[in-house]
Amino acid sequence: MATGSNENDNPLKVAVVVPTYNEAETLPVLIAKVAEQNIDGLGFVIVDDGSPDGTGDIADRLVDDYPGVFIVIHREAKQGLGTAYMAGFQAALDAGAECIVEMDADLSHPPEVISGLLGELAHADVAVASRYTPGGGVDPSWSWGRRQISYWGNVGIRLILGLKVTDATAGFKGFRRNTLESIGIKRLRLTGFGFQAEVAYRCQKAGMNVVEHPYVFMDRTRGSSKMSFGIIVEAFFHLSWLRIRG
Ligand SMILES: Nc1nc2c(ncn2[C@@H]2O[C@H](COP(=O)(O)OP(=O)(O)O)[C@@H](O)[C@H]2O)c(=O)[nH]1
Ligand SMILES: [Mg+2]
Repeated sequence: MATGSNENDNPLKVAVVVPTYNEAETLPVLIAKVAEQNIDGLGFVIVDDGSPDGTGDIADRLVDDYPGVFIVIHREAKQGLGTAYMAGFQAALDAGAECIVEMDADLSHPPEVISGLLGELAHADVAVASRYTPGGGVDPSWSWGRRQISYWGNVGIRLILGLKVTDATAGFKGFRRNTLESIGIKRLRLTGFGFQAEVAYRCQKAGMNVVEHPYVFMDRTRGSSKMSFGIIVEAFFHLSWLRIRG
């Protein structure tokens, strides 16, 4: 694992952690849009898994352009979103971030929502950007069938884990640093999108104050999804096991 980062005197307050695999087209747009949000002490942690499309090199170039903290973690091969987040969260904590935001690179998570999440963290331990809280939603272009699969899949995961949060697989969240320290990043096990539900479960079990903040999930317009049947199977079996074992 190689790491690139810039030296500067700007103290890091908010670290936005972004895992990337073949996001050459979307990453620069995301960084520019997040940087426009006027967030005090904003920095980035990018975790790239040797993307064949050169996303890692693009991230390295962004290090030179960005005036604040910009850390790039290069891992040799695709190891899944869960382990990417574990590495990214740890780097954000090591760099001294007070708040950590996780989001996808594909612009499905609107950067304008970040300040809303940070506002919630003034009184909450975890702020979940949610599709299913009032005011939230999914891309208007989604078909009825796709909405049903997404909605009922989410309900199923909530039931398996006994989760109170309405958007169980939300991959757009903000945490206070103490939250990540208390749940213990290193104990997390799921590698695919089930990782998001595992984090929600750990936060709930640790008695964290979790609040939801509405947003509308937008489909990616560039690049392609890394979701696979194997990831869904992993989520189902591992989350069931997680609930049984506690
Ligand atoms: N580092 C890393 N990032 C990944 C991996 N799999 C997915 N990602 C990133 O995780 C985010 C969510 O993945 P995406 O393909 O959009 O999943 P979807 O939104 O569920 O279709 C994107 O930023 C991806 O580039 C992986 O194995 N390693
Ligand atoms: Mg996506």
